[in-house]
Amino acid sequence: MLSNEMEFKNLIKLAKNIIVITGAGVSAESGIPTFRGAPKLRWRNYKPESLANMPAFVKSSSLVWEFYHYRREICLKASPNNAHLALSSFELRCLKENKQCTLITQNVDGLHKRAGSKNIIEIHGSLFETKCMKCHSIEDNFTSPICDGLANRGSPEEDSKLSDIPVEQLPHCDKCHGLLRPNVVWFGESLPEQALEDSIKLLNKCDLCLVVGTSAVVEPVASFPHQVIARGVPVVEFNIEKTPITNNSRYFFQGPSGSILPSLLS
Ligand code: BV8
Ligand code: ZN
Repeated sequence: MLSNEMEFKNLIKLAKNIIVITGAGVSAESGIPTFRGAPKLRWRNYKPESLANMPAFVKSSSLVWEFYHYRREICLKASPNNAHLALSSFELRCLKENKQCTLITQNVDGLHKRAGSKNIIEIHGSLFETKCMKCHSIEDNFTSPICDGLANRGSPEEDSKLSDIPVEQLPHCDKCHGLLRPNVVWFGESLPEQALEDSIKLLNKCDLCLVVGTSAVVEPVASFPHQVIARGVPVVEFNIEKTPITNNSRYFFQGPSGSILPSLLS
């Protein structure tokens, strides 16, 4: 076994409070397109960032709901891959060894939960929760399609018909009949207060931070590993390519997370 792997395994043995930060790369091998890596999420001729924001939703809730409906359906059909499964068994192992292990994920695809991870902070929300624009109630929602108006809609082809679903045929709240939105954090929106507060507490307490499959460019999560490094605590990165945190990481294990995580975390 390479010395880096041996030393990494030793770090795990000594650690008591471990944080794992994941991004879209963890779900790439489940067939979920990433935001910036390859295969990149391309939907019609839009960049995700141009749809994942409130002004776009106000301008055309039909178009934005078609985009989210498309992604919900892809994620519902996808299954957790070996990276998700390795992380959920790692959490169990930490529990047995009396270690704290918390998963802070930027992913909204729900695959960590489906893989059995329990101690999760879904810091960018979830495709499978809705939030009411009127009464703000947040509900789980795995219904496919989420409403009749979106049935067979959301195709990613550029020439698909103009998004003209009447707003009354978009998802509405059972309680107050307000228009629903996906309960994800859009660009320009602040992160859920509790999730951010809990994450910062954990960042200040952890003695080891693993970073898996993130381009580490989206703030404020992109700064999380730097905050850990600033405390002199080791950050270990798993990615198929280098990122802005690679140079300051204690170890960088290069490769698809689905193939390198299982052996490194076992
Ligand atoms: C905020 C939910 C302010 C939605 C997401 C300029 C203009 C406008 C905004 C900004 C700006 N500069 C900074 C900002 C702020 C902005 C930001 O950081 N923008 C970036 C793009 C520059 N941030 C925000 O807007 C945040 N809010 O700042 O609010 C504020 C502050 C105070 C008070 C009020 C307001 C909100 C950010 C959250 C946005 N929501 N998602 C949705 O999904 O639809 S972010 C989106 O990007 C996803 O959540 C995704 O997870 C996240 C991060 O991307 P990654 O997960 O890293 O994925 P990516 O594709 O980038 O990378 C994949 C990686 O995996 C690559 O490294 C690749 O190499 C690797 N990989 C690929 N395959 C594999 C692999 N690794 C291992 N194995 C493999 N097989
Ligand atoms: Zn409501």
